[in-house]
Amino acid sequence: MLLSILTSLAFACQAPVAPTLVVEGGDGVTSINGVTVSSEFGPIIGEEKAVLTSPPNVPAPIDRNHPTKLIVDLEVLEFIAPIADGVDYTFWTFGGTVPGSFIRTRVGDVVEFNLHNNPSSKMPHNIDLHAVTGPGGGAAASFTAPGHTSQFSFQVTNPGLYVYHCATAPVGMHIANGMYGLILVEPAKGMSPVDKEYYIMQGDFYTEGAYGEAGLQPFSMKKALQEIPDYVLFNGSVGAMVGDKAITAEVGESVRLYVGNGGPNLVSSFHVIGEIFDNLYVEGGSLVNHNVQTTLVPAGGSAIAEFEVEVPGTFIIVDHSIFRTFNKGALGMLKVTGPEDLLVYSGKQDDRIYQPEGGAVQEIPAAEAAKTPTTRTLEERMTLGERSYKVNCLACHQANGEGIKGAFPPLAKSDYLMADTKRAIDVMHKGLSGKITVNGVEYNGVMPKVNMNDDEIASVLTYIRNSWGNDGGKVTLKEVLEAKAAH
Ligand code: HEC
Ligand SMILES: [Cu+2]
Repeated sequence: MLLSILTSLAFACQAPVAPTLVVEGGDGVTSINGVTVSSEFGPIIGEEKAVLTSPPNVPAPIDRNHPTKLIVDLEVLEFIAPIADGVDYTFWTFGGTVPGSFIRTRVGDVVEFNLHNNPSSKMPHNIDLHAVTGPGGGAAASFTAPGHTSQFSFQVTNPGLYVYHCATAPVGMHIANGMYGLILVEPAKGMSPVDKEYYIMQGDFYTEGAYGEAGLQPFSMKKALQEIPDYVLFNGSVGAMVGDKAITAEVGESVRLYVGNGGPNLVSSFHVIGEIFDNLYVEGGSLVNHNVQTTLVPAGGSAIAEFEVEVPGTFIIVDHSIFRTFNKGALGMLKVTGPEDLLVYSGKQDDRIYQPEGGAVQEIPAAEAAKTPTTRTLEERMTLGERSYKVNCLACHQANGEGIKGAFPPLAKSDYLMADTKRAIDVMHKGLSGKITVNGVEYNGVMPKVNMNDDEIASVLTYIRNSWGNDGGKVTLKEVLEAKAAH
């Protein structure tokens, strides 16, 4: 078969002239260095330049019903860019993004791969594509010094979604710096049509400074060896897929996510909060599972998840190893717009008193209320409020009150919080959703209504209005009760 000829030519012959692949016209005759070869996938007809896309975009589906010679030009670029707000990192990339450009092929295609290493690079790089059958997945054939281009070719023989990555020593460091991406090999019949397709790839990052520590952060080999990342990210930076950059769909549409995990170390428990994967191509292969909540995506592996969106809202995309989501950045958003379907999802219908022990305990809330002093000192409120904050708010707004950029607004020095006490009380009683502006930055998330009594609300608001540089004075129980009565 073609592949074996290619491989033997590429690796057995050390001739100074590289083998050249020639595809002749519409008759599908293919030759390599003048030797005619045939393909078990039918004649290889014509040639095309591959369209490459940056995440979260995916090239259009392939409508060819035959293999072709597909020319891929991928450039390695090294540069400094934000990994989080105020934090810079030196990324090494395939095509200028993390993850690298998405490559879309059809089974049987012969890919002529040109790996360009930009002259400004400091390092040599190469590429190991898991879609390649051959030693190193192309690594040896593609080893490229700065300012050089390597060319090699391979046939994609197995349909599926494959990871590619740099495999230049130290391999772990090249991957940790962002050198990975996905190559899709469509089956002969193509992928089934869907309304929206997106490209999401997870990676773990190791920096000298802790999560969020400002400035240019060098790679930490020590933390990488210990496998304790500071950042776990979708598409290369904190907030790469939230707010304005969220992926979108409309009610009734079908969505397909091409999901990869570059690692270098962690396995992802990939989950979309509030969705169920109708179809899940396990590990990016041909086995299709159905009705899946969370799928494991190994380092150097992938999955294809398909689902229909039935109701509007913001669906949070997470690694369900959940500290990574709320504390290390692995949080994306799918925003769905369109009409509600109250049968599929009602929203909150009622909130009533729950008394598992029956009517006999009915006095307890009243007795508690009586015990609750209507006046507490500022100090008392601060102590109680801090405790409530840690239990009820910290996961989203963070210990330092700074929130998470693009997802959870800051409470520290928040103009929104400080401007209006009654409004802040309403946020506690009713929750908050829709567009708000905090310190000039727009947020459009959902804060659930808090499960706290009015005394606790007075304390937690006192705490947040008097911490992290805020100077707002005491919030009294009376104010909380008045605001509630005004609803
Ligand atoms: C599940 C995550 C989550 C939790 C838990 C949470 N919030 Fe929020 N909070 C949000 C989001 C998201 C918004 C912005 C909502 C929007 O965009 O409309 C918000 C907005 C706010 C705001 C107004 C905006 C600002 O920054 O001033 C205040 C005040 C606030 N939260 C206080 C609290 C307090 C106090 C608690 C704990 C009792 C709490 N939140 C718990 C997610 C959360
Ligand atoms: Cu590299």
